[in-house]
Amino acid sequence: MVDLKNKIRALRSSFDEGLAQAGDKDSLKELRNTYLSRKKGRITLLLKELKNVSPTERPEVGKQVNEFKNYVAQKLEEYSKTLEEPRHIKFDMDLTLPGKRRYRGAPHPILLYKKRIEQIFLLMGFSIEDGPEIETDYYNFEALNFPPHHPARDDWDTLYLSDDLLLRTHTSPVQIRVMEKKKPPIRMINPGKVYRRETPDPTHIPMFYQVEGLVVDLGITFAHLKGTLECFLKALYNEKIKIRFRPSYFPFTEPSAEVDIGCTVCRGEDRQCRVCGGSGWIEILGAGMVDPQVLKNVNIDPEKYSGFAFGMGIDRTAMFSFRIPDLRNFYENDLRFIRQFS
Ligand code: 2NM
Repeated sequence: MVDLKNKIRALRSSFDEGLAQAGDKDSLKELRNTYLSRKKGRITLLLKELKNVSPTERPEVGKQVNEFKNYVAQKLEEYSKTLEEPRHIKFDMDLTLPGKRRYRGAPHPILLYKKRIEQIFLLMGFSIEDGPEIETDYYNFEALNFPPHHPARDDWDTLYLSDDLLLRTHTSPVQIRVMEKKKPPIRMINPGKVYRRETPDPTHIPMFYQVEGLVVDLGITFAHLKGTLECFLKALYNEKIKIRFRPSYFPFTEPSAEVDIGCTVCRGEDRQCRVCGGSGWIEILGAGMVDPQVLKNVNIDPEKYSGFAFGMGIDRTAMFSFRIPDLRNFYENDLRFIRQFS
């Protein structure tokens, strides 16, 4: 009886195999004959063997043989139906339509550029600091040594929220806040948004990004300022970039300088260059040694400590790097523009 059960199992797997390989009606018919033919079909022979099984076990084995027979008949039937169905697969859709693309965000070019600047300063051991965009007159002007009637303090240049509150016009107040809390050594940059009362044109917008830096420690000199900015500008542009320092004036630094780089677009060879105006130089940074009065304002002894600071417009700089002719492109939210930089 065990013998017969094993036979059924073996036959079933060879039938399954045969069915899997049957590709057309002829081979299906052959399969049917092999198993179900009235005279020599494998199942017919199996039924004949039943008489050798003891009467007590015969009903159970008989049932298994019958089940197998039904199984074979049913499978053959199912499979012959699938063979009758048309061969081409019907789709309920137009395969010539373009696919549905999922929307993927792209980082804004200004943020990409800001990250690049941050990376360079992080490698030089600077920390990244942040502060409020709504400031008081004290942090935005007074502590930074702007005299009471400085034109920047005028309603005409600064966006005031009330008599005392305003939208910061530079990120320098963050440096005052950090110097109030931390004692030297300080080595920081503070990138962020700043606001000025401007009528938008290709090179002016009322909100833009700035990054400023500050170093305060024992024995800091103008040589540190020059070396640091040279290193930064070479990392941001390239090793061969030309750099020039010009004397300048800022209320919070003394002495002060403006830093130019050789024009990356015309390399000083186009008298009509739209980017450098034909001068061959692009003004890129303002910098200087922190005025002793600013250090006094945050209780750092200027007899003991000295420092340098610098500031640069991110939008403006990104404009030169990516050769974008109009600052307003950055804020028009045109995805065709933004996606070019991801
Ligand atoms: C600039 C140019 C030069 C500056 C100075 C200071 C502080 F707080 F130390 F006084 N913060 N930022 C500075 C100096 C900013 O931006 C064009």
